[in-house]
Amino acid sequence: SPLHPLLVSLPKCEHHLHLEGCLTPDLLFALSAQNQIPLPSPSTDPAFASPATLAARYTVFTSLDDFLHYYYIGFRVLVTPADFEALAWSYFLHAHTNANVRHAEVFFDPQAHTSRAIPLSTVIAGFSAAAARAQTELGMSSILIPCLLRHLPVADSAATYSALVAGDYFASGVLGGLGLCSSELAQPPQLWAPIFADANARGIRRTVHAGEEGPPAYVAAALDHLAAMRIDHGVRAAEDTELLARLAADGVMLSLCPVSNAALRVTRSVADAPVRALLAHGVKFSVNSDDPAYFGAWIQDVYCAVQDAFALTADEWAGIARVAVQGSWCGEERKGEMM
Ligand code: ES4
Ligand code: ZN
Repeated sequence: SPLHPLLVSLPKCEHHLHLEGCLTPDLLFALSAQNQIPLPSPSTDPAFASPATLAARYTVFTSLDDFLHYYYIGFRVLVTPADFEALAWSYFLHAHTNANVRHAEVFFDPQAHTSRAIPLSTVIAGFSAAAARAQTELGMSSILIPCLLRHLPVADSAATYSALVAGDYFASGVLGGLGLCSSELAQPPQLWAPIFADANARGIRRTVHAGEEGPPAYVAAALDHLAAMRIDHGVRAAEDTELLARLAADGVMLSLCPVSNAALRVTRSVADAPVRALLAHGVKFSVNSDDPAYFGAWIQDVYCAVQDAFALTADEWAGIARVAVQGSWCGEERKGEMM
């Protein structure tokens, strides 16, 4: 599309990016060697023969759970604060340099580190050092959001949430919100209601992965029972017209990840993303990359893929960019700088 250069340079806010989803096969193999952490043997899974074979395996994911299997193997090689800082810095630098991302709200999964005996303080020290450097060196603002993991028992989420509160990470502003992610179908949102009610009472912002593989009712449940202020993915909300009307009336933004959805077979292709339905119903959304190192597409690639599928006008893109700024969790002053 002739709009691609404009889309690449368009000032962006990213709201749905997992920092651990920025671990490329090259960095995975390098950290495995450096930290002497073995990867699965190629005799058990031939994908682990080399970075190239692993990247090839990433192109044929069959489902969210097929992806999550590889995603959580990747975590094993992250050990020191410097590893976490290098991973996050690689994202911030890439997003600044290649996509003109001005503001990023980024997820990470504390439980998948603490379960390997990596302290919360190690993870957060590394990620927050990279965020500080992105602000100083790139003028890029960011918000760090820990996600609780749905595939683990709720009690495990509760323990991790309590440790984050006790560590003063939210009140001090080091962490700027609370998320919920991982496999969705067997775990309805309401199970996390007590934790999210406590977060709400403390003034901690809340966002929830819902309506990715789960039904529209899970999106409604995230609003009703978790007081979610944003919905991550939410693609399947498009199946329910009443829900679309509610999202529009309440101004709830969806953080769409159309390339991720196609890669994980949530949709058949990027063209199945509910872009037209959301625009027609006045539902706010932003366009995001999710796990760029695993889906082979960084945010500028996702913007271009959406353009190839929907042929939006420059005015429609300007509207999408404005909604992304307005839906961000930065201060009004920062929003003003980005408008
Ligand atoms: C995720 Cl694509 C996706 N869905 C749910 N949880 C996730 N964690 C990282 N990527
Ligand atoms: Zn996600």
